[in-house]
Amino acid sequence: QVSGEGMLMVTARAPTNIAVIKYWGKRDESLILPINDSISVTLDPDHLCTTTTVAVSPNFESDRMWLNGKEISLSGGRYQSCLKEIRQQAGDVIDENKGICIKGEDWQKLHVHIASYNNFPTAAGLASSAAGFACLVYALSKLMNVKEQYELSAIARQGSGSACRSLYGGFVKWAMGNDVNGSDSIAIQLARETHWSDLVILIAVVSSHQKEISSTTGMRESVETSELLLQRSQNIVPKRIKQMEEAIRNRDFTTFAKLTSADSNQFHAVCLDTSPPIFYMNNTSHRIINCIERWNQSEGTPQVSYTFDAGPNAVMFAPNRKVASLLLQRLLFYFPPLPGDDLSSFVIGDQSI
Ligand code: 2P0
Repeated sequence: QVSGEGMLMVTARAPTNIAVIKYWGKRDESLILPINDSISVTLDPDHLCTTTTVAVSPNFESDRMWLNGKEISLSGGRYQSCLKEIRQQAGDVIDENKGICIKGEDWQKLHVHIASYNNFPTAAGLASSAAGFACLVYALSKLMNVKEQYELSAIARQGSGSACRSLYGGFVKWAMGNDVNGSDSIAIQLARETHWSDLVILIAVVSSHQKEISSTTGMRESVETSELLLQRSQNIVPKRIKQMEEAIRNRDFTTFAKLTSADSNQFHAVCLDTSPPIFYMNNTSHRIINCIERWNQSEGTPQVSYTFDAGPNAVMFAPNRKVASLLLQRLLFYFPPLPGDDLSSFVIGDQSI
C-alpha cells in the first residue's frame, strides 16, 4: 500500500504457536541455535496473534518501533540481526504507475517504522515473542520484496527461537540443524492446518502478569546447571520427536496426548532441576494438571492433554468438540467463575458453551 507522502506500507498478521515437544536450551546464544528439535502447533490467527505494519519513507530518519502503542528500542541485537539479514536479502520494488523505484541496495540506507500489536498478554507464557518476530520478519520480507521466502524462518529464529515455527500453519518442526552458522536450523511444516481439524485447543489464562524469569535467561541457567536437560536433549527428545511426528501423521490422539503432557512435565522438571530452581507454573496450574490426570486415569486412556510454557497458563488439547465441552464443564466446576467474570470468553470455536 502507498500513502500520499510516498510512504510504502505492508501489514501482516502472524499467530502464536504452542510447543508439544519443547525447545529449552541453546548451543549458540547469538545465532539462537537450540540443543534439540522441537514440534509445535500454530494457533488459529483469529485468536492469538500479532499484527504488524511496517512502513518505509525517505523522510524517516531512523528505524523505530512501537509495541502496543508504546515506543520500544530497536537497539537490541535480536532486532538488529533481523533487520540486517532482511536488508541483505531485499529485492527491487519498482512500480512506475505509483512512482516507486527502490533498488535492492537502497534498503541499506532507507529507514523503517514498525507498529506491532498483540491481541493477548505480552510475555505471560503465551509465546508473544514467537508471533511478534515471525510477523515482523514476514512483513519486512514483503515490504522489501525478499525472494527467498524459505530463508525467513532462519531469520525469524534470530529474533526469538520459537518464532521460526510461527511462519507456518498446522504442525511444525524446528530442526536443530548441525551447521555452525545455523543455515539448517529452520522450521519445516509437518502437516497443514487442515490435517487434524477435529483437534480442539483450549487455553486457560491463569495469570496475565509478566513472568519473572524470561525464557532466554531461564534456558541459559538450565543449560549451565541442569544435568536433566543434557539427558533430555540427547537421549529423550530425539525419540519423542519421531513418535510425535508419527502420532501427528496418523492423528493418533492417545500417543499425541501422552507425549504432549509428558514433555511439558519434563520441561518443568528441568526448570526445577535448574539452580536456582525456576517455577513457571503456580498452584492453579498444578490443580489443572491434577484435574486432567484424574479424569484421564478414571477413563483408562487420555481424554485430553495439557502443556505449559514459561508461565502458568494452561494449553489443553481435546480430540473433538464433544470432549472439549466436557473438559470445559470440568474446569468450570473446579474453577467456578467469579461474579463479574466475562463469560463470553468461554467459547469453543464460534460457539459459546
Ligand atoms: C517452546 N519455549 O518450545 C519453549 C517451551 C518456552 C517453553 O520457546 O531465547 O521465547 O527468544 O529463543 O523462543 C520460549 O523461548 O526464547 C520457548 P528465545 P523463546 O515454545
